[in-house]
Amino acid sequence: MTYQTIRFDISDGVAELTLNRPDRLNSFNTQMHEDVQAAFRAIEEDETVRAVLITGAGRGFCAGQDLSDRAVAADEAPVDLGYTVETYYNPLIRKLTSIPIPVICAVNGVAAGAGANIALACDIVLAGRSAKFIESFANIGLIPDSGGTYHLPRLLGQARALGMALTGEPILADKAESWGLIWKAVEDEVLMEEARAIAQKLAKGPTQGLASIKALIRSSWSRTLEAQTELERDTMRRLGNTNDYREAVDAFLNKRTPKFTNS
Ligand code: T3D
Repeated sequence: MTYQTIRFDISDGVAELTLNRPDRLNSFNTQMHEDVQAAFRAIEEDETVRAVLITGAGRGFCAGQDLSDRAVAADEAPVDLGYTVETYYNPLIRKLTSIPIPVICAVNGVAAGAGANIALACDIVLAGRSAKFIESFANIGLIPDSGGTYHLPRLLGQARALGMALTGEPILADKAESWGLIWKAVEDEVLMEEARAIAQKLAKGPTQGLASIKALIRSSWSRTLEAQTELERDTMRRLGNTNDYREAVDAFLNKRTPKFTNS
């Protein structure tokens, strides 16, 4: 498969996807949506892939929708934004949050609009210190789509979510970390090294256990403590029967490194 707007590579169990329209700050046009969807199809068809790493080329991570596709003359009908959201952004956010392998995001520069919310939908978000997150939708009369109105209040609480979304004020990487918006801010020079190290570690980990952690934490918001703890019991029972659990315990007792087989 040839991609026009992303770089995509699978190596050692890690699929690395780089948004690659740097002259437009990696904003999404239709081709990039199609390329990203194709890359995720490739990820799901390849059983060797056990972690995904997403980043951007150049000085930005992603500036959301390419607005040059959105200019309409006064006498033309407006673009149906609901169509793009339904066809591309919503499926991507649902994929990132439901795919049963960890998704790491390395935010290498500005993440604005849907670009910010795509990053925030990933499981582990690292950002270079020069990166910033901008909920820029309010500036153009829109709302934080791509899961923004869902993830922001859950990650930040309502006061910060509303402040960020209503003002469109850029939030720098350090503040994003201290607010709990992201996992970690790191020096720009080591961003990719650290992100790849995390992706490689997770790709070598007990995949079923990691998938269950992701699924249980992400779905916990809609459950009572009673229901959640029942699900924890059932999941522990299932994972306790895996070869990976047996291998991990044996490796621990014999003071060796476990070799996980995703079985
Ligand atoms: O289908 C639908 O439309 C619905 C879905 C919508 C989802 C959305 O994401 S809506 C939100 C769209 N995004 C934005 O509103 C962000 C627009 N961009 C900016 O506000 C700024 O560019 C940034 C704050 C992100 C970065 O500012 P700065 O000063 O670092 O860079 P710049 O000079 O503004 O941008 C560099 C170039 O990228 C520039 O082009 P030029 O002048 O060098 O030829 C700029 O026009 C271009 N660019 C940046 N963002 C976009 C863009 N071109 C098209 N679309 C963009 N979103």
